[in-house]
Amino acid sequence: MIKGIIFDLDGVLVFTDQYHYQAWKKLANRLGIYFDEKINHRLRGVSRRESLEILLENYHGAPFGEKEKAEMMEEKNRTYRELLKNMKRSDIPQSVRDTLVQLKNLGYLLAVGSSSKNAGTILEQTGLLPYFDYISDGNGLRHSKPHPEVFLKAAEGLGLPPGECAVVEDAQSGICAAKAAGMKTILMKGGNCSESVDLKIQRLEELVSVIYSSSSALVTGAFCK
Ligand code: B16
Ligand code: MG
Repeated sequence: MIKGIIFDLDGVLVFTDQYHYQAWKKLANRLGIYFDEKINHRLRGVSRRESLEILLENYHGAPFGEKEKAEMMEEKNRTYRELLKNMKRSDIPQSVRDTLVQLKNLGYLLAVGSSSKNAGTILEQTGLLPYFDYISDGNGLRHSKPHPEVFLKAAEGLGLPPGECAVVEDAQSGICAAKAAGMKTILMKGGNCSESVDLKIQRLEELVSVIYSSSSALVTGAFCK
Protein backbone atom coordinates (compact mmCIF):
# COMPACT_ATOMS: atom_id res chain seq x y z
CA MET A 1 0.00 0.00 0.00
CA ILE A 2 1.53 3.30 -1.10
CA LYS A 3 1.19 6.03 1.52
CA GLY A 4 3.91 8.44 0.45
CA ILE A 5 4.94 9.95 -2.87
CA ILE A 6 8.45 11.28 -3.31
CA PHE A 7 9.00 13.72 -6.16
CA ASP A 8 12.27 14.35 -7.88
CA LEU A 9 12.57 18.11 -8.39
CA ASP A 10 14.32 18.95 -11.64
CA GLY A 11 12.60 17.37 -14.63
CA VAL A 12 9.47 16.50 -12.61
CA LEU A 13 8.25 19.55 -10.67
CA VAL A 14 10.44 22.20 -12.29
CA PHE A 15 12.52 22.38 -15.44
CA THR A 16 15.85 24.13 -14.92
CA ASP A 17 17.71 22.03 -17.47
CA GLN A 18 18.44 25.08 -19.64
CA TYR A 19 19.82 27.01 -16.66
CA HIS A 20 22.14 24.11 -15.79
CA TYR A 21 23.17 23.96 -19.44
CA GLN A 22 23.89 27.67 -19.73
CA ALA A 23 25.89 27.67 -16.50
CA TRP A 24 28.00 24.61 -17.41
CA LYS A 25 28.44 25.92 -20.95
CA LYS A 26 29.78 29.23 -19.65
CA LEU A 27 32.35 27.39 -17.53
CA ALA A 28 33.25 25.05 -20.42
CA ASN A 29 33.74 28.00 -22.78
CA ARG A 30 36.05 29.73 -20.31
CA LEU A 31 38.11 26.55 -20.01
CA GLY A 32 38.03 25.87 -23.77
CA ILE A 33 36.20 22.55 -23.29
CA TYR A 34 33.66 21.23 -25.79
CA PHE A 35 30.19 20.98 -24.24
CA ASP A 36 26.81 20.56 -25.91
CA GLU A 37 23.16 19.79 -25.10
CA LYS A 38 23.74 16.06 -25.56
CA ILE A 39 26.44 16.04 -22.89
CA ASN A 40 24.20 18.22 -20.72
CA HIS A 41 21.51 15.54 -20.99
CA ARG A 42 23.84 13.12 -19.21
CA LEU A 43 23.86 15.45 -16.19
CA ARG A 44 20.18 14.89 -15.38
CA GLY A 45 19.78 13.75 -11.80
CA VAL A 46 23.55 13.63 -11.40
CA SER A 47 25.26 15.56 -8.58
CA ARG A 48 27.20 18.78 -9.22
CA ARG A 49 30.48 17.01 -8.51
CA GLU A 50 29.77 14.15 -10.93
CA SER A 51 28.47 16.64 -13.51
CA LEU A 52 31.84 18.42 -13.42
CA GLU A 53 33.67 15.12 -13.93
CA ILE A 54 31.50 14.41 -17.01
CA LEU A 55 32.24 17.91 -18.37
CA LEU A 56 35.99 17.37 -17.80
CA GLU A 57 35.95 14.17 -19.89
CA ASN A 58 36.54 16.49 -22.85
CA TYR A 59 39.46 18.27 -21.20
CA HIS A 60 42.81 16.90 -22.27
CA GLY A 61 45.23 19.16 -20.39
CA ALA A 62 47.04 18.57 -17.11
CA PRO A 63 44.66 17.22 -14.45
CA PHE A 64 42.99 19.78 -12.19
CA GLY A 65 43.47 19.65 -8.43
CA GLU A 66 40.68 19.44 -5.87
CA LYS A 67 40.85 23.17 -5.08
CA GLU A 68 40.48 24.11 -8.75
CA LYS A 69 37.56 21.71 -9.14
CA ALA A 70 35.85 23.19 -6.08
CA GLU A 71 36.28 26.67 -7.58
CA MET A 72 34.82 25.50 -10.89
CA MET A 73 31.75 24.07 -9.15
CA GLU A 74 31.35 27.31 -7.22
CA GLU A 75 31.66 29.32 -10.45
CA LYS A 76 29.03 27.19 -12.19
CA ASN A 77 26.74 27.41 -9.19
CA ARG A 78 27.03 31.22 -9.07
CA THR A 79 25.94 31.45 -12.71
CA TYR A 80 23.17 28.90 -12.14
CA ARG A 81 21.83 30.75 -9.09
CA GLU A 82 21.82 34.04 -11.03
CA LEU A 83 19.71 32.32 -13.72
CA LEU A 84 17.42 30.80 -11.08
CA LYS A 85 16.37 34.35 -10.16
CA ASN A 86 14.29 34.25 -13.36
CA MET A 87 12.09 31.51 -11.87
CA LYS A 88 8.73 32.59 -10.57
CA ARG A 89 5.52 31.16 -9.15
CA SER A 90 3.82 31.31 -12.54
CA ASP A 91 6.41 28.85 -13.94
CA ILE A 92 4.47 26.14 -12.09
CA PRO A 93 1.15 25.41 -13.82
CA GLN A 94 -1.91 25.67 -11.59
CA SER A 95 -2.74 22.10 -12.66
CA VAL A 96 0.46 20.90 -10.98
CA ARG A 97 -0.45 22.70 -7.75
CA ASP A 98 -3.96 21.23 -7.98
CA THR A 99 -2.52 17.74 -8.40
CA LEU A 100 -0.38 18.11 -5.28
CA VAL A 101 -3.41 19.33 -3.30
CA GLN A 102 -5.53 16.46 -4.60
CA LEU A 103 -2.90 13.91 -3.58
CA LYS A 104 -2.73 15.47 -0.12
CA ASN A 105 -6.51 15.37 0.13
CA LEU A 106 -6.42 11.69 -0.78
CA GLY A 107 -4.21 11.16 2.26
CA TYR A 108 -0.80 10.75 0.65
CA LEU A 109 2.26 12.19 2.38
CA LEU A 110 4.38 14.15 -0.08
CA ALA A 111 8.15 14.65 -0.14
CA VAL A 112 10.80 15.98 -2.48
CA GLY A 113 13.86 13.81 -3.18
CA SER A 114 16.35 15.86 -5.16
CA SER A 115 20.10 15.74 -5.79
CA SER A 116 20.16 19.52 -5.90
CA LYS A 117 21.69 21.64 -3.16
CA ASN A 118 19.56 24.48 -4.54
CA ALA A 119 16.27 22.63 -4.02
CA GLY A 120 15.20 24.86 -1.11
CA THR A 121 15.75 28.05 -3.12
CA ILE A 122 13.84 26.67 -6.11
CA LEU A 123 10.92 25.45 -4.00
CA GLU A 124 10.66 28.75 -2.16
CA GLN A 125 10.92 30.87 -5.29
CA THR A 126 8.22 28.90 -7.08
CA GLY A 127 5.98 28.79 -3.98
CA LEU A 128 6.03 24.98 -3.94
CA LEU A 129 7.51 24.54 -0.48
CA PRO A 130 4.22 24.43 1.52
CA TYR A 131 2.91 21.48 -0.50
CA PHE A 132 5.46 19.05 0.94
CA ASP A 133 5.72 17.25 4.26
CA TYR A 134 9.45 16.68 3.92
CA ILE A 135 12.32 17.89 1.72
CA SER A 136 15.29 15.59 1.13
CA ASP A 137 17.85 17.40 -1.01
CA GLY A 138 21.52 17.32 -1.99
CA ASN A 139 22.67 19.08 1.17
CA GLY A 140 24.32 16.74 3.63
CA LEU A 141 24.04 13.67 1.41
CA ARG A 142 27.00 11.30 1.48
CA HIS A 143 26.02 9.57 -1.74
CA SER A 144 24.18 10.80 -4.80
CA LYS A 145 21.69 8.99 -7.04
CA PRO A 146 21.77 6.11 -8.09
CA HIS A 147 22.54 5.51 -4.40
CA PRO A 148 19.19 5.29 -2.54
CA GLU A 149 20.22 7.67 0.30
CA VAL A 150 18.19 10.69 -0.84
CA PHE A 151 14.97 8.65 -1.09
CA LEU A 152 15.56 6.65 2.10
CA LYS A 153 16.01 9.95 3.92
CA ALA A 154 12.75 11.21 2.41
CA ALA A 155 10.86 8.08 3.54
CA GLU A 156 12.32 8.43 7.02
CA GLY A 157 11.30 12.10 7.03
CA LEU A 158 7.75 11.06 6.16
CA GLY A 159 7.84 8.37 8.84
CA LEU A 160 7.13 5.61 6.31
CA PRO A 161 8.90 2.35 5.44
CA PRO A 162 10.47 2.49 1.93
CA GLY A 163 8.03 -0.14 0.65
CA GLU A 164 5.14 2.26 1.24
CA CYS A 165 6.66 4.98 -0.97
CA ALA A 166 6.53 5.63 -4.70
CA VAL A 167 9.07 7.86 -6.45
CA VAL A 168 8.32 10.09 -9.45
CA GLU A 169 11.50 10.55 -11.50
CA ASP A 170 12.74 11.70 -14.90
CA ALA A 171 16.26 10.27 -14.85
CA GLN A 172 17.78 6.80 -14.97
CA SER A 173 19.99 7.52 -11.94
CA GLY A 174 16.86 8.42 -9.96
CA ILE A 175 14.88 5.36 -11.05
CA CYS A 176 17.83 3.15 -10.06
CA ALA A 177 18.04 4.96 -6.70
CA ALA A 178 14.31 4.42 -6.07
CA LYS A 179 14.57 0.73 -6.92
CA ALA A 180 17.62 0.34 -4.70
CA ALA A 181 15.56 1.93 -1.92
CA GLY A 182 12.83 -0.69 -2.45
CA MET A 183 10.29 1.85 -3.65
CA LYS A 184 7.79 1.85 -6.51
CA THR A 185 8.85 3.81 -9.58
CA ILE A 186 6.94 6.27 -11.75
CA LEU A 187 8.75 7.64 -14.80
CA MET A 188 7.86 11.02 -16.27
CA LYS A 189 7.88 11.31 -20.03
CA GLY A 190 10.91 13.11 -21.37
CA GLY A 191 13.13 11.15 -19.05
CA ASN A 192 15.89 8.99 -20.46
CA CYS A 193 15.62 5.63 -18.80
CA SER A 194 16.14 2.09 -20.03
CA GLU A 195 15.20 0.57 -16.66
CA SER A 196 11.84 -1.12 -16.17
CA VAL A 197 9.46 0.98 -14.07
CA ASP A 198 6.13 0.38 -12.34
CA LEU A 199 4.30 3.21 -14.10
CA LYS A 200 4.86 5.79 -16.79
CA ILE A 201 3.13 9.14 -17.02
CA GLN A 202 3.25 11.85 -19.65
CA ARG A 203 2.46 14.74 -17.32
CA LEU A 204 2.40 15.17 -13.56
CA GLU A 205 -1.32 15.97 -13.74
CA GLU A 206 -2.02 12.30 -14.66
CA LEU A 207 -0.78 11.12 -11.31
CA VAL A 208 -4.08 11.08 -9.44
CA SER A 209 -5.97 9.04 -12.01
CA VAL A 210 -3.02 6.79 -12.74
CA ILE A 211 -2.35 6.00 -9.10
CA TYR A 212 -6.01 5.32 -8.52
CA SER A 213 -6.67 3.17 -11.56
CA SER A 214 -3.49 1.17 -11.23
CA SER A 215 -3.11 0.97 -7.49
CA SER A 216 -2.99 -2.79 -7.98
CA ALA A 217 -0.01 -2.35 -10.33
CA LEU A 218 1.73 -0.34 -7.64
CA VAL A 219 1.03 -3.03 -5.09
CA THR A 220 1.69 -6.10 -7.22
CA GLY A 221 4.56 -4.61 -9.21
CA ALA A 222 3.16 -5.11 -12.72
CA PHE A 223 6.19 -3.62 -14.42
CA CYS A 224 6.24 -1.76 -17.69
CA LYS A 225 9.28 -1.12 -19.84
P1 B16 B 1 22.88 21.47 -7.83
P2 B16 B 1 17.15 16.56 -9.40
C1 B16 B 1 19.54 17.48 -10.10
O1 B16 B 1 18.26 17.72 -9.62
C2 B16 B 1 19.66 17.92 -11.55
O2 B16 B 1 18.86 17.10 -12.38
C3 B16 B 1 21.08 17.78 -11.99
O3 B16 B 1 21.23 18.21 -13.33
C4 B16 B 1 21.99 18.62 -11.06
O4 B16 B 1 23.35 18.44 -11.42
C5 B16 B 1 21.78 18.16 -9.62
O5 B16 B 1 20.41 18.31 -9.29
C6 B16 B 1 22.61 18.96 -8.63
O6 B16 B 1 22.17 20.28 -8.64
O7 B16 B 1 24.11 21.85 -8.57
O8 B16 B 1 21.83 22.54 -7.79
O9 B16 B 1 23.19 20.94 -6.44
O10 B16 B 1 16.76 16.10 -10.76
O11 B16 B 1 17.75 15.46 -8.53
O12 B16 B 1 16.08 17.33 -8.68
MG1 MG C 1 15.46 14.97 -12.19
